[in-house]
Amino acid sequence: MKALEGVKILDFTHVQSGPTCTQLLAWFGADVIKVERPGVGDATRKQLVDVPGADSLYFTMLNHNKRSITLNTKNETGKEVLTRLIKECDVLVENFAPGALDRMGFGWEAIQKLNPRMIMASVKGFGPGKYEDCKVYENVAQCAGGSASTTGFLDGPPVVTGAQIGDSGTGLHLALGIVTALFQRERSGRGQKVLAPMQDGVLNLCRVKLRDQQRLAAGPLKEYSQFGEGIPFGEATPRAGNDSGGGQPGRILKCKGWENDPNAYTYFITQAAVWEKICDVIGEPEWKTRPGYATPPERLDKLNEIFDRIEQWTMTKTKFEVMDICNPLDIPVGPILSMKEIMEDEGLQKTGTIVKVPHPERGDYYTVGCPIKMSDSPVEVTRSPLLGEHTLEILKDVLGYDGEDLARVTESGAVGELKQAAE
Ligand code: CAO
Repeated sequence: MKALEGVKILDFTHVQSGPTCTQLLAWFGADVIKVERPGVGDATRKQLVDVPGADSLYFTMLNHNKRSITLNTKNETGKEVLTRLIKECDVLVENFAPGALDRMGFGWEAIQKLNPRMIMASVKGFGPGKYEDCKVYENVAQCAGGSASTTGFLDGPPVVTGAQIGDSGTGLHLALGIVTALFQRERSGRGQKVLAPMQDGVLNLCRVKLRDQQRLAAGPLKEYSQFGEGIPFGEATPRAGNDSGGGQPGRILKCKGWENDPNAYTYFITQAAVWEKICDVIGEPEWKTRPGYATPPERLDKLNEIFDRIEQWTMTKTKFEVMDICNPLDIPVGPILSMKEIMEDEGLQKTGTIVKVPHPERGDYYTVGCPIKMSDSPVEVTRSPLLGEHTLEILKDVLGYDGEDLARVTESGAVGELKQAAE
């Protein structure tokens, strides 16, 4: 048995944010029915194509464990099918541009009338307010949510991060909202509307930067490198390069081979509790007692010098040797791992976080499996559906359409071609 077994999700999501959410729910055991436009489908099926004729990795890696039905929801018979699906399902998830569901005739009020127990969950770029009508993609959210202004180096422009905190991050927030609403429905008997705006989701992940914004009123942020460099602080939380976000100073330092390998670096944290061990490891034992170096507050204006010295040491070791030496001493370090190294990591493959998935059109590919491990709800990653692969199956099994009804629905053009599910 899986945690969400028996929960039916009507999945109107596309691109990345919404599909991240429904993929998680599918991994937790929900029956996720992805609704796609006949002949078109989720736009990402045909974006960044690497194997001609096959669904792209962009699509396959975000839509595992789902079923696909093709349905034209602007066609009258299509609306009839959608009405039936709304009555059968527990949750409708969507990340259309603002107003698209209303234009389709299935806004929140209409849905509540059809199924008062339904949870309607949406990702939008912005919450209610002056930007609520905007279409939004990942990097716009990173910029509007405070991430870009606080990422990068002080002397450079704002930078967006590789972590998809706007899309996948908001998908995660939405998934939590949905399971919480399902939990509340157990007691209230009612569905509810769940909204996860991308700007809000990014800001939630940038919480510590809003913390720093307010700390500025009390003086310079002493753990930021710019404090030690004597650069005055402005009105807003500055970009902090690779400084550690917390009270324990940290930096990215070069390791052996950095001249040729762009990822021969380590993150090194000078945690106060292990300062003496750090001094011994790097060959500066007198720093343990030397005035100006012995306590964390004294060191704050010397971080550049201290990290330069630590880097002289890390440059004599590979990033993995640094890890091997520091870990037993409880000195927190972390190698900068490339995507290639991560994909080939045996440990991650063993835990199911990196998974090899077979696909009838494209062959085997790697994906990121479920990052949340539950002892009583194991996850088996299965491939993403082909476009409309389960249309017939869903019409029959979920909606109970028989021969005559099936013929009518098909002839109307509402559901596209009826395929038998592929192996
Ligand atoms: N049958 C018939 N019509 C369908 C359909 C179906 N099965 N599925 C979708 N459509 C229609 C919609 O009703 C909409 O039509 P109208 O504009 O006429 O009402 C249309 O397809 C396109 O929807 P869209 O505006 O959402 O798509 P887009 O490509 O223009 O915009 C995006 C994409 C992502 C910018 C926009 O959806 C958006 O802002 N979403 C919210 C924020 C978000 O999730 N952003 C993250 C994107 S990356 O994860």
